[in-house]
Amino acid sequence: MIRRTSSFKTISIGTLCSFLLAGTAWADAVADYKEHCASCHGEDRLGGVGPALIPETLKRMRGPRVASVIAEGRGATQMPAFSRELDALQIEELAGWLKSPLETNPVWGEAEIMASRTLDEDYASVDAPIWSSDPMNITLVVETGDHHVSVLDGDTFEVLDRFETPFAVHGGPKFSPDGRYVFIMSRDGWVQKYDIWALKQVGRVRAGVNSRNIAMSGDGKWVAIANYLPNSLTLLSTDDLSVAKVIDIKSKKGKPSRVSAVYQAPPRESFVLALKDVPEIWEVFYGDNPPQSGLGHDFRIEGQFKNPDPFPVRKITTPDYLDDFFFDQSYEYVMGASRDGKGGQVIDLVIGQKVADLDLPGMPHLGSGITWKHGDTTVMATPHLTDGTVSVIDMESWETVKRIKTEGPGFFMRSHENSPYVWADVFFGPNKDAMHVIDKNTLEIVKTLRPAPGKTVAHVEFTKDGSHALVSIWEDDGAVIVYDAQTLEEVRRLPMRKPSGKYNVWNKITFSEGTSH
Ligand code: DHE
Repeated sequence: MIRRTSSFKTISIGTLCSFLLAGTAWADAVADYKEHCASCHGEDRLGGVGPALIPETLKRMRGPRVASVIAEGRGATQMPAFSRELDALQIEELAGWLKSPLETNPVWGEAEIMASRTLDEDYASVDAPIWSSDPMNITLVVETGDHHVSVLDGDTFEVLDRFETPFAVHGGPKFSPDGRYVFIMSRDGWVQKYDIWALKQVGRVRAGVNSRNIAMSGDGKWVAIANYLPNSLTLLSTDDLSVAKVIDIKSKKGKPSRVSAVYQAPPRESFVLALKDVPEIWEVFYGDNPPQSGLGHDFRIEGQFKNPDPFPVRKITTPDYLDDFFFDQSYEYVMGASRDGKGGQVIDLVIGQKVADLDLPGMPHLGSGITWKHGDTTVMATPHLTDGTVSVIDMESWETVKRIKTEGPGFFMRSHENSPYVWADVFFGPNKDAMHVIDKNTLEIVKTLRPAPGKTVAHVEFTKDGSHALVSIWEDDGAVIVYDAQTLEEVRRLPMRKPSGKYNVWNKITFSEGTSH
């Protein structure tokens, strides 16, 4: 018989482990889930008012342990504390079950996606912005502390609106090419469309069960969502969030794969997909003239001839698994980081083949890479996730030009065409409160800012003209600090709830070389 302890704090780890290892725990956990959790998180654990409670989602949630959240609730959400209803053992049991995988991959096709779609009845389109700021200098701040986005005027730094997002937004929101609408994605696959001119949400749809990021087509007609669960890419109409197509991801040999990320390649009129489980890169074309066959031995377009397909797929075999990408400004070359964190490769998308190896140890975070002119060449810089280095690579020879030593592993980098500096954070380790400023010419660190000692200081975005740099104090009682980008002096401090990414309309829609795309 299972003995339940009366206090959450008194259970011993040993008792707990032997209990869980005995393998008898799930029956009670399932019953407790049905009674206490299913009404908000769904009978199938796939989410409802609350987020999905599956390992793919839970692993990515920062903050307290799952058991503590069940016992004590989660601040700034509707999640209540259950320590009165459930004892310590029940809570650990339940947390353990929630971290176990679903028995089968959920079905989430066109019908399920369309059934989830809501278009706001109180939304009315406007002919012009209802505010008088420069529409091209709007900056959005994602505040993950309480799942909101602040809409900032980039000249006055006044907050024009603060709206609620789906739970746990990840990756950069994507703007329509005219900068009017923004599409925001959560890890649970919700896509939110928001009208910046009207300061109103337009609608929401759940495009996947567990999703990675989104990309906007160059013509602004489609938004693509990369999914882990199910193994699919969802293409939505940006107009009304309806499903244009759901593409099942299966390799040339028929092996299913998760999609690590989807990127836009506007000059190629395609989306480029990084795949998690197979050594292939995919291109999904949306333009009127997708390339025909014969561009290389590895080139293949499915469906195009037998059954005309508005989104033909090209599958390129790669010598290694590549799931973090960086593109050159022409989008012909894609740099991919190898899974083992020891190097990388350059794939030429035109010929569909590897053309160079990259000397990139230390798990580079290519997705955060940026480029700038350096002498008579263009260089690309990327932080490393596992060591205190920023690598600088020549984009013609693909050689590493310099390894800049930093105070710890970093996550994000930014610059601007009008700035002489690159800003690189130290996201992990004891120096997470440091922000390095690197001279683009000398490739030396010229200043290390520490605006909030002991707190995580991360992610930078510039204003449209590059005159100011916005830096996050990545804490629940955090702030966005506005710096003069030339003098490196602090100008303003705007209180924010765990501000993560910041996204300037102009820098994003013009594909500024100083920002990730
Ligand atoms: Fe991210 C962007 C993948 C963990 C915050 N992250 C991206 C992108 C990818 C990616 C592929 C580019 C997509 C885009 O913007 O369209 N992230 C991953 C991971 O694989 C990783 C390491 C593990 C995971 O949890 O999935 C990871 N990311 C994190 C975090 O832990 C961060 C710091 C906090 C969080 O919100 O989960 C985080 N990722 C971000 C942010 C961006 C991002 C803020 C957008 C950066 C930008 O400036 O564009």
